[in-house]
Order: sequence, then C-alpha cells, then structure tokens
Amino acid sequence: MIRVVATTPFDGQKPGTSGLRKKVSVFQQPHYVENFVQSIFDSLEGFEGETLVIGGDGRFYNREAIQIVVRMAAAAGFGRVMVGQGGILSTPAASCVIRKHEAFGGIILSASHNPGGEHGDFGIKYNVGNGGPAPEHVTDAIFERSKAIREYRIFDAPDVDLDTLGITRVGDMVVDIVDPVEDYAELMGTLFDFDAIRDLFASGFAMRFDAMSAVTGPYATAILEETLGAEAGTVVHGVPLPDFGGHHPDPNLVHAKSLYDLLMSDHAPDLGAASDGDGDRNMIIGRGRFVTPSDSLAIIAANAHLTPGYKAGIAGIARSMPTSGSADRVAEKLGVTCYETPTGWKFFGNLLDAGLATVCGEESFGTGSNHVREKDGLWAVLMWLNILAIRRQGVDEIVGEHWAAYGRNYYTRHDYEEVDSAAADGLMAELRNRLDTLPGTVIQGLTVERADDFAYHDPVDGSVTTRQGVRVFFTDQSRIVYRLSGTGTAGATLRVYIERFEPDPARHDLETQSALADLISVARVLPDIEGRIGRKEPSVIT
Ligand code: VG1
Ligand code: CO
Repeated sequence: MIRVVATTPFDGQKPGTSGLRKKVSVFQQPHYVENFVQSIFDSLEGFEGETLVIGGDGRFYNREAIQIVVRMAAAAGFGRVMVGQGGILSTPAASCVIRKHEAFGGIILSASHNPGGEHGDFGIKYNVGNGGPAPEHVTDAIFERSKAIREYRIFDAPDVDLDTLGITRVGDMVVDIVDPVEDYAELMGTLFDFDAIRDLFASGFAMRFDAMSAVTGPYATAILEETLGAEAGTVVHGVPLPDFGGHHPDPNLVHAKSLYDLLMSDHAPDLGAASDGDGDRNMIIGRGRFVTPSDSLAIIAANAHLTPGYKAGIAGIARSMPTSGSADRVAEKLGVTCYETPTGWKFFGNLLDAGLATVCGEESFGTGSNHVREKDGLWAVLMWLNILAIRRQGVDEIVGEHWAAYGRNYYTRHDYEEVDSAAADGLMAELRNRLDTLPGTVIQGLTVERADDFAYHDPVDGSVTTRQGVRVFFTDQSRIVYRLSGTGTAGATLRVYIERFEPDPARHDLETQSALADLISVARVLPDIEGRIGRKEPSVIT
C-alpha cells in the first residue's frame, strides 16, 4: 500500500521568511510537493503515531496539495491527521488547533498575502509542536534534505472527502475532518469580553470587515456577526475563493483601498478592518484615521490590561526590527522589556514560550500574542473592539491620546517590487560596504549617527541570525532600514523603512509622507536607488 517513488532534487526548495513560496506552476510539477513534504518529514523525529494538523487558505491547488500531504503523512507513520473542513484553516487557527490538541506539528498550505489563482503563488509551511513556524535550524535542515532527496513515500489510497466532518482512515492513520472555526472561536471567547463587545454593537457601533475573499471570512462571520451581533453585511468578501476574486489579499493601503476610502468618507462606519490570504495579518482603520501597524502594536500593548485575557498585564513586548519604536516607549513606561527580532514570526516563538513577551508585532500588519504562536488578524480586531467597548472613545481619539502621552513615530514603508535580483543584491552589498564610513557623513542636511547590519542574538536558545537588514540612524532620532523581501516569487523586492520620532504634540497631525519628506529623499539618494535598480518611485507605499 505504501509506494516508494524515486525522485531527484529540485533547486531552490529553501523556505523564506515564512515557508516555501513559488508560482503555482512550480508546485504543479510532478514530485515537487512530494519532495518538499518528504524533506520536512525526513528532518523530524519521533512523530510515529502522533497527530499532524493540515489546512490551508483555500487558494488554487489547496485541495490537491492536501490530498498529497495526507497520503504522505500516512506513509510516514503519523497516527492521525486533523484537517480543516474543505481544506480550510487560517494560519492562527492552525496554530490554535496544534496547541489545543497537542499535535506533533502542522503543515499549512498558503502563500499568505501573495496573489492566488492558477497563475498566482502557492506555499507550504511547517509548524512545530508549540504551534509556531519552524525555527531556522529546522527550515535549514529541510532545505539541506531537499538537496539530497532520492525517494519519497506515499500511501496508495483514494482521495479523502475533505468536506464531511468526522473520522475516516488512510491505512492505519485516522483522518479527522474538523470544523476550522470552532476551536479558534472558543479561544477568542476566553480572551475577550464578548458581552462588552455585544453591548458596543447593540449601541449602534458600525464596522466593516473586509476578508478579501480569503480565509478569514468564515471566522469573521461566525464571530463578529453570529456571536457578537454585528449587523449582517459587516463582513464583506466573506467567502474564500481560490483566486481571491482576482484581488491581491494583502490588507494595505493599496490592495484594501476601497475600505480605506470608505473610512475616510462622510458615511464611514466607526471601524474598518481587513485581513490577508491566510488570516494572520490585520489592518485597522478608524473613521478618518488609519492606524499604522506599529502604532496598533503600541496601543494594544498599552491597553491590553483592559481585556480579560490580559488583565494581569503583559510580561514583555517583542517587535521585528523594522517595526517602529513606538512599542518601545510603551514597554519603558510599563517597566517591561521590548525585544527586537528579525523579520518573520518564527523569531517570536522562543520569547513567547519562555514567557518573556506577551504581545508581538510587525510593521507588515502583523500583531499577536501568547495565545497562539502565529500572528493573528482577527485577534487584533477583537482586541481593538474590546478596547473600544471599554473606553467608549473613537479610534482617532484613542490614537491621538496615545501620541500625546508617548510621542508619535512617523513611519512609512516604501516597497520596490519585482526588481532585478542582481541589482538589488548589488545595492545591499554596497550599503554593507559603506557601514564603516557612513557615521558622521551629512546627507542633504541629515547627519548619520551610526549604521549597522542587524544581527539577532536569541536570548532563549543563544542562536545568532545575521544580515537581517541595514540600519542607518541619524542624529535627529530618525532611522532608515533597507532589506530584501523573503516572501516574493518574482525577482527581488527592496523594502525601505523610514521612521522619525516626534515628541512635540503640536506636530502630531501632519500627513506622514510630508512629515518624512526629507528623510524619504535621503533614503533614495543614499544607496542611489534609481541608479541601481532603475526605479524613480516605489510600487507600494504604506
Ligand atoms: C513579509 C513581511 C514580514 C512577514 C512576512 C510573512 O516578509 O515583511 O513582516 O512576517 O511577510 O507574512 P518579507 O520577507 O517579504 O519582508 V505573511 O502574512 O505573508 O505570512
Ligand atoms: Co499572512
């Protein structure tokens, strides 16, 4: 019943910031998925008879890939797989299920915020027993294995019915098709004051949640509309589609522009929110006020004690390095540590497991806490709703008061997408060459104080991760960060993160791009972006 299939390695099966992501057509090649999944299993030990959680964001090729993973899990000797009904599990829900059912790990089929459909992207990610993305030593081992693989093992069996809840078998392995929402919704109910949020909605509070035709639709509909009493129609684009309706499921100011426009209009609801392909990102917009993800993290950290799940206070905060320093100021006031990690949620796992941090965030619309080991889009929305339900102020007012108390970190990210890889590598190499000579130089009137290439020393396991982004600090409390994306599938994407701290409340109401105009100009000329990659303007500004 178990077939051993001879194969040869594929180039480039190296997991990036969050799993292996490639074009669908790459994954559709014979043996491609199988090689990678076998490389995962070959890198793990002790899973005989254990449980593996499987689910995805519903994008094109999700069901096909799940059938392969199920049959290979049976051949590898797992005792049980728990699969989200219809092949659906959001990334945070998968993390929740792994933890609650003490699974050995999980395989998540998703390319997250990348475009879907037949001509879009697909992805596979392995999560470990704490529910979080595999740490680097595991993803490194998977990649090494993928370069040497000669055969894979797969059970010969018909497709499993992914749509009917309940238990079947493939060989000796139990296949348990589970409700993708239930465990997750129950966990949310333990963290937040659902009665207070119900009262908020009952008082006429209006919101729009844009699920972007991606995985969060069923979760948001069940929790916001059916449990918390938000008006029917609060959730839009709530049915997961294989091609995300032809849209890019990335909740930012470009791809969720209609939501942004609504919130800036005369008939804006009180709150607008959106999430990404696999449901781990969130965008928060109040009436007339976009909340940057960095500010959202800081405001959540400062207010979390108002909610039942965090009423004892938070042990610490963790943020990725390019995320703004606004959370650091909250940590300082609370007397807790703010950890600075490389980009990617996998670096938060150790801090959360060790109890050093309670809330975490990234500037890329990612926020979460120790309730799971992934960032969690809907969690962030519920956290905001709970805070709004207790404080009974508007989003804009809460943000304004926060800045008045802590100062404002003006912040923007400029992305240059799909540029020539060699040119982007050259730009980064040149920046690294200049690290020693930059301090003291004056560029368009701004003086460089120091510059480095960020390296992270994990305080829990002692591991060191180098080359995580070039940072240039200026004497006026401003900073520019340059790094290359590790999630793209075409060419390279250069990300430039631009930030300046503004303590003066009289200067807290400027438009971000103009408040940062001088720094933005320096960010472009310093590495000669136009000369090196031929782009005058970024493709996405957030
Ligand atoms: C991007 C973001 C990063 C995030 C990652 C995965 O990575 O910058 O903060 O953790 O996507 O998010 P990169 O390497 O492209 O900058 V998700 O929602 O796509 O899993
Ligand atoms: Co995502």
